[in-house]
Amino acid sequence: MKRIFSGIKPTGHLTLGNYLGAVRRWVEEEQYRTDALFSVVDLHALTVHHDPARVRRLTLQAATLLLAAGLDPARCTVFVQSHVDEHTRLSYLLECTAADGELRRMIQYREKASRAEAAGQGVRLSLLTYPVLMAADILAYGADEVPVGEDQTQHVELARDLAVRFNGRYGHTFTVPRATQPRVGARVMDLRDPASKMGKSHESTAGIVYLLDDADTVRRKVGRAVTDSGSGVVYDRAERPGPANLLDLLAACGGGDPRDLAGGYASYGALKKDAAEAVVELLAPVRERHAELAADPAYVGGVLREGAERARAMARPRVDTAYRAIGLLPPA
Ligand code: AQP
Repeated sequence: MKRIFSGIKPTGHLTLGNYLGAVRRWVEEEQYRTDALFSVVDLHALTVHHDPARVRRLTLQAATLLLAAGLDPARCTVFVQSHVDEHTRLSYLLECTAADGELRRMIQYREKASRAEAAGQGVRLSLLTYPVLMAADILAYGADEVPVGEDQTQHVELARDLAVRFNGRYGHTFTVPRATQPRVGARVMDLRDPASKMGKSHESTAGIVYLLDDADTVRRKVGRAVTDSGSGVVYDRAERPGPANLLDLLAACGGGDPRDLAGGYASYGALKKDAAEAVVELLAPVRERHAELAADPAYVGGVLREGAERARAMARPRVDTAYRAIGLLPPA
């Protein structure tokens, strides 16, 4: 059976982008057809300026939301990255395999480093090495596939390169993974700034739909989405990104092809209304289930504890093999 790994960073409240680009597919498809591991990758949240109490809170909230969205611990492994030491153990070996230049070329590093500099926060070394830790997350489990949104494909490419390089130098140790993307929703854009993706750690929250937003908040945010003054509703991502984002959302939530859907609208008002209702309907059951699970943190804690035990047992043999292969003396 195919093995997959994917993760989510507790850098903010989960967004509709996270859901449509990643989580929904984990829930509806991946957990049924693969041997799947899903992790709240909390170490990655430390690569940018952070508040310790908030990261702890968001980690539990993200795990609770993954279960609320429908991940079934009887079918897949759900755990917190920092509970399994194998990730950081392997990351160091991969740092000894990666080159400085290839990390500096990463688009997300360049974007986040300039954001951190602009905010006067300094750039953490871990922001540069973040894709190496992500490679360790994937390679430790021998994952064949990594279901991610479009923004993460460059990092999965790096994981592939590192696996191939390590195997070539030290003997076959790692499966070479590949990124997979959803048919729709691979890149959900910010409603107020459709040139940027909807990102959970963005400062301006007006264009971001969070999974826990109530129905009226969703309606307000979608209702205030940026469109344009062009005539008619057409689907054109390059020239008319605002309306295209709304049509993508409508298609991702309710089905259909965004180009065909465009033909059914004469005005942006009607499009916004339908897109908002489609999002409200999609998120309502997740919000309800989250409220139930949030009232039972002991259950969530138990799922995470068992998940970490399973994950550790899966990762340890491969990481031990990598330690020997690279030239480290095993303890007597
Ligand atoms: N806007 C998006 N559209 C589609 N997919 C998205 N993903 C994130 N944003 C969108 C996918 O969600 C998964 C988890 O993302 P992550 O936690 O690794 O964080 P990220 O990719 O860096 O995205 P965020 O949410 O914008 O976080 P910040 O603001 O901290 O950078 C991934 O599969 C991602 O592709």
